[in-house]
Amino acid sequence: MVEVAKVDLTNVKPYGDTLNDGMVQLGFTLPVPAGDEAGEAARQLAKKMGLDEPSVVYYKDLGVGYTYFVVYGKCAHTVDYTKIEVPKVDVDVMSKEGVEEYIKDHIKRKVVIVGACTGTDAHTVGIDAIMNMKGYAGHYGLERYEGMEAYNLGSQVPNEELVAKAIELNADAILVSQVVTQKDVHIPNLTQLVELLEAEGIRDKVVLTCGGPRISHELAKELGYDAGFGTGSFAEDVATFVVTEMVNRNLV
Ligand code: B12
Repeated sequence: MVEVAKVDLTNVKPYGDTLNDGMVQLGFTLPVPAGDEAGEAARQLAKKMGLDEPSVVYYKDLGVGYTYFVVYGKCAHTVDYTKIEVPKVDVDVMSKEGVEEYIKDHIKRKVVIVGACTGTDAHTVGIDAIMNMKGYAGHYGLERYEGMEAYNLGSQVPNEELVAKAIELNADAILVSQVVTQKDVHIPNLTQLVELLEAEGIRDKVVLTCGGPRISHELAKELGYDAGFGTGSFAEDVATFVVTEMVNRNLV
């Protein structure tokens, strides 16, 4: 029988070939032409990042005085996994059928949901994955839920337009997608939506959620949202949250 090495969860480090060898792979671009000097620059940089024995295992001339590198090295650091705490949406996720039943039993009317990818952000795939009829990765989107009326406004939607639509439809929940986070553009944009909802006096009357690959529940809460959903979220995650939150807050 093969003996499996016991992992020390108080000192976790990357695994390459053998437990605790610390091997990691980095990919990055430097604004210098390809060549020996570029490779040495990448190696020195990886060393400064804290990697032991860094080696450039691949590079590619990007053609305009830039070079892309893949560097291997050994990470000396560890983390104590037993001390890690991540704020999460605190709800037992129901299946689509479970959500439909919950709506029938506890809300007894259609739940109205308005969603959009807002501001200058043109990425539609995330909000579509959550809302579209056909869904994503085998998980049907909210448009497929019988107990819901879901309105997907698309991308590059100004906050003012989203708020106006939410008021027009008397929405129970607002879903915001933010994918571009360069220069933290999502922060003022997400904040402005909360301010607009407060100015209209409807912030407390809606369940407000946001999502995207770099959105955490913690960030969402900090910005005044009820919940945040990151990579790997499905329609039933947010559907469960919205319907239970409506009941908990007596918004039915
Ligand atoms: C496809 C794509 C595009 C397409 C978008 C087409 C479209 N119709 O959406 C095009 C080519 C137009 C594009 C343009 C740009 N893109 Co782009 N794009 C991507 C790419 C390759 C995939 C994104 C995607 O579709 N993911 C799949 C979906 C399903 O995943 P998701 O969005 O994370 O959504 C999931 C969760 O996050 C969550 N979720 C998302 N939203 C919500 C909302 C709610 C309410 C909930 C509950 C959950 C939820 O649920 C989803 C399902 O699990 C990514 C790189 C990558 N591999 O991720 C870059 C990427 C997002 N783009 C990027 C950039 C920079 C741009 C541009 C600015 C480039 C440029 N300089 O012009 C422009 C943006 C212009 C603009 N005004 O927004 C960067 C963003 C970097 C950053 N940190 O901000 C990325 C990461 C690429 C990179 N590595 O640099 N892009």
